[in-house]
Amino acid sequence: MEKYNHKYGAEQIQVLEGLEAVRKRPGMYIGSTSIRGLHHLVYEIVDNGVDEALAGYCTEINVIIEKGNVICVTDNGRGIPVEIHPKTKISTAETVYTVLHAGGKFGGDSGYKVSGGLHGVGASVVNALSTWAEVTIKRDGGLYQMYFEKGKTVKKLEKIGKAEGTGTKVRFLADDTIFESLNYEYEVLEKRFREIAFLTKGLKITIEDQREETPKKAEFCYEGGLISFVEFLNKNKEKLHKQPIYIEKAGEIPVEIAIQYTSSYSENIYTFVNNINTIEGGTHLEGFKRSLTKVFNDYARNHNILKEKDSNLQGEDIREGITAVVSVKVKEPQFEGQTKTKLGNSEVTGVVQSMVNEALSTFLEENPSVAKAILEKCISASRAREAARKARELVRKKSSLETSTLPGKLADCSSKNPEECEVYIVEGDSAGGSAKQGRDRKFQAILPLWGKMLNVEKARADKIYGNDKLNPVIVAVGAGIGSEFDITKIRYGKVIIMADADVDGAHIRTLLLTFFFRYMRPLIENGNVYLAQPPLYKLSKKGMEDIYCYTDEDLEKKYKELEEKGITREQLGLQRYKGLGEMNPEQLWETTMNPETRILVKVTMDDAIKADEIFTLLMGDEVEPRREFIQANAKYVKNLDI
Ligand code: 0R9
Repeated sequence: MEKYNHKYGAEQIQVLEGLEAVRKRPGMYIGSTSIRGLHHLVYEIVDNGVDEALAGYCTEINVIIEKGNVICVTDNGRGIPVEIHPKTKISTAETVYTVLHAGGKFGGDSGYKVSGGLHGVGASVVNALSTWAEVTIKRDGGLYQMYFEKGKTVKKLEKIGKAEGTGTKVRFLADDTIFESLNYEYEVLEKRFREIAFLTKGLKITIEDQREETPKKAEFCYEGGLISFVEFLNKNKEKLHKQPIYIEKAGEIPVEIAIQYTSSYSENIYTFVNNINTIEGGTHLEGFKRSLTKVFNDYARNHNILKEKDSNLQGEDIREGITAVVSVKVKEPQFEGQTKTKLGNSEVTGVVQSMVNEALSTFLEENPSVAKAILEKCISASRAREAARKARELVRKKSSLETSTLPGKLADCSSKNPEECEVYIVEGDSAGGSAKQGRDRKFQAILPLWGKMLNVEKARADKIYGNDKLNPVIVAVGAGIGSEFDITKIRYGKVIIMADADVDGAHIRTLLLTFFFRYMRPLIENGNVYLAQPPLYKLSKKGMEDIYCYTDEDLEKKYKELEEKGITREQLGLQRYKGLGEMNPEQLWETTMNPETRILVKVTMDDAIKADEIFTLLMGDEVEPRREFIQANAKYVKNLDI
């Protein structure tokens, strides 16, 4: 403290204690110190610029990942106020960066702070968790700057020159003694900024990654807002109507919704509250679903599409093939659920419901051909649901007659405690054999899959129940599928996909992930799905323990390490594993199944969404995007086994 020769008053001491608390328990403020927490720092700063855009003063935000993982965010808003704050007696800008939970309280209230949600902790937390941070402000014709280290003010805000225009620039280096890694993932940030641009009509967001020789860049700006979002999500799907349905209502709780139906069988509704993706849904989603069901049933009755004797269409029939984005702004959002991404405010249900009731019924009356196309699909979904129910009953009856209800190919484990049990879904009979011999039977079950898998893109639930490849998976997991899936009934805490590291393996992985995403989504949301990572190479030498390498980079690293110990490449035997089947049971256990030594990758919703996108592209009806994808990605195909 003496170093900077500051005089600390009571207020300032409190400030320092506040930021010290953030450094002691970072997880409490940003969720975790993993890569997720690291990305969160960037979102916090960008969100401040988005708030300024929502207030109507900012049109552009630029983000740069500089060399050395320094983040630089610039906006062209009014600039953070620079005058002395009456309460803290320091500049408002310094206050925002050093007082926990400052921000809205100190002005700058756009009404619905995007940062007021998930963690909503603001600039001071980013400052506290950074090795250094530098803030530059253009305001009232002047250029101002201040500088911090680990949250402490090193250079107070001072005018360093003149400036044209207004805006704020924040550069910071996250603290590597706090975060597990500082390696930002460009793709993750890019995806989030695209999402923000869709949600904030007209705002331009750019991102540039300067860490590589050839920088990666992207620019997002959508005048169409949510309409563009839905068109983006449906770009590879066959649409039932050309223009998305768009409804918007201002008021105490502003609501904006875009809907477009496709010929697919899946339901994709994305919901946001103050720009935060509410993965677990909540009251806004509830209101939306209730209204959809009511409006379409009413329309079908009024237009004699549903006859008196017919029963009502169910919600799931009406949502088959839907792609929708629901975005609401709530002043004091309550977040619930396991990951705090479920909106709890009960007043939102009614607001969304009545607004959709009115706007959607008007739309359908004015667009009868769209109404007809959607309802035809809903009715065929309802017939398929009935067929699925019959197929399911048949499966139930059949299996209750057999001695064991579990699939014949499944080598089950002896424990019946789902928390410790895991099932490996293994591609191919020979790998399945090795896995059965190599496993720990107490808690590891093996389910081999073989042959060509069903294309879930082109099948409804009735076909899936009867399918001899997927049915064993459904029965083994033990919790049903679709709307009947019950996560409390799962028989294994870990469902592990173990496939070869080649094109066929990638295919089966994508297929299973898509299946889980569409028919057992809670299994992914709950973190129960994993990918096994078999090694790609084995290095061996007499008198030395075998070394397994899981990637090409890993192999190079091991070669270099061994060279430092005087062992040359020529002295080493290199085996490249083409498939799991080449490993004997002991090797498979040691490299891929032993919980002490294996690498398991937990599948996230992001992975599943990606798999679903790729799947739709590769298996769906639209030919042109598929050709483009294959042409664009052909150069990345390595180790193609023909
Ligand atoms: C690069 C990231 N951008 C920011 O962090 C940022 C914060 C910010 C801001 C205001 C304008 N632009 C900003 N960019 C602002 C200005 C005024 C009122 N409210 C907000 C104004 O001119 O009156 N602020 C966010 C919080 C605060 N400013 C405040 F608390 F200091 F007022």
